[in-house]
Amino acid sequence: MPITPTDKIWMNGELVPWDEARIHVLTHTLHYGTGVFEGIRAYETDRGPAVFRLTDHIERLFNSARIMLMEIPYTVDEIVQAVKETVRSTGLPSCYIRPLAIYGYGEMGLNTLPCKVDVSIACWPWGAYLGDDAVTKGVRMKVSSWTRHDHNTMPPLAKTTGNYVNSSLAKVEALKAGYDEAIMLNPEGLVSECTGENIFAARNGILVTPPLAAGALPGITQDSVTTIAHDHGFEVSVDNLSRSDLYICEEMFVCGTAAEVSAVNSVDDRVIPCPGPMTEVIAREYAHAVRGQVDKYKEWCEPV
Ligand code: PPE
Repeated sequence: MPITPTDKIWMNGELVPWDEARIHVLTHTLHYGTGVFEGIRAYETDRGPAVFRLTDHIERLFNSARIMLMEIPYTVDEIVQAVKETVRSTGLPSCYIRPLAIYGYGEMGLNTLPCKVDVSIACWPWGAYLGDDAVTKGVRMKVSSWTRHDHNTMPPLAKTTGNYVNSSLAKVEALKAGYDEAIMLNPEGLVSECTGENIFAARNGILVTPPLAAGALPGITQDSVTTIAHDHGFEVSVDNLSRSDLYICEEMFVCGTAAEVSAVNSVDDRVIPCPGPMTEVIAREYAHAVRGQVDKYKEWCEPV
């Protein structure tokens, strides 16, 4: 998806013009995939642009850094304020936000401990991630031939840049085969997540989503959707799913910051009723919640 430039990017404490946000080719993370990042969205609300669950995202960024033994030279609150400043500087009512902490220029070799840490925050307008029809018509999924990370190979709880090599391989494989998105199974063969979304599938009327132990990222949308589901009287269970559970599920959706709530219409060509009744309610309520239109979820929207 092409990027539409905005005015400024926050780099190590200051807003610099978009075209000047550059790094050296010998930047450590560029070679070894050791950076950590976040994906966040700001939406237009009646209190102006507001960032959805901003503090939760920045806390996850710091957790990713902890797993990598990376010292981010700012506090959570400083990065929260920097995100707000960056969004304000664009003047956009809504946008996608990409905070990134990398090991910078100055050291080579695999030891990250002596490397300096550079932090940047960019935002740009980003539309529907899995296509405009994702909510109504649903997306076609394919179980990937690529296995999701094991906890002792690439820690899946850390949102590292390197983890997305696996996601990109799976995404391109699915697209080339004519599907919209890939479902990743973990080394035990159980459903983990998609290349950039968490998964919910209904079994006996209960929405089941795989546990973190299955190798999924602790999704903030997954958490929001769980709250919304409970508030609508839908039961949610964190449990393992096999690929056959998906083939015979009653309804299914995937969710993430970029993809929001996207209904699934088939998995490996096994047709799934779409959009399912719970999916429809949850997708609609999520779309309202992120825009600050639901009183009980208003604290999720952090005005800039
Ligand atoms: N799993 C993965 C692997 C993942 O990348 C994401 C977000 C999620 C689950 C859902 O997490 P959350 O956004 O907190 O609900 N994927 C981000 C990156 C997409 C990209 O192409 O880059 C996103 O949705 O922003």
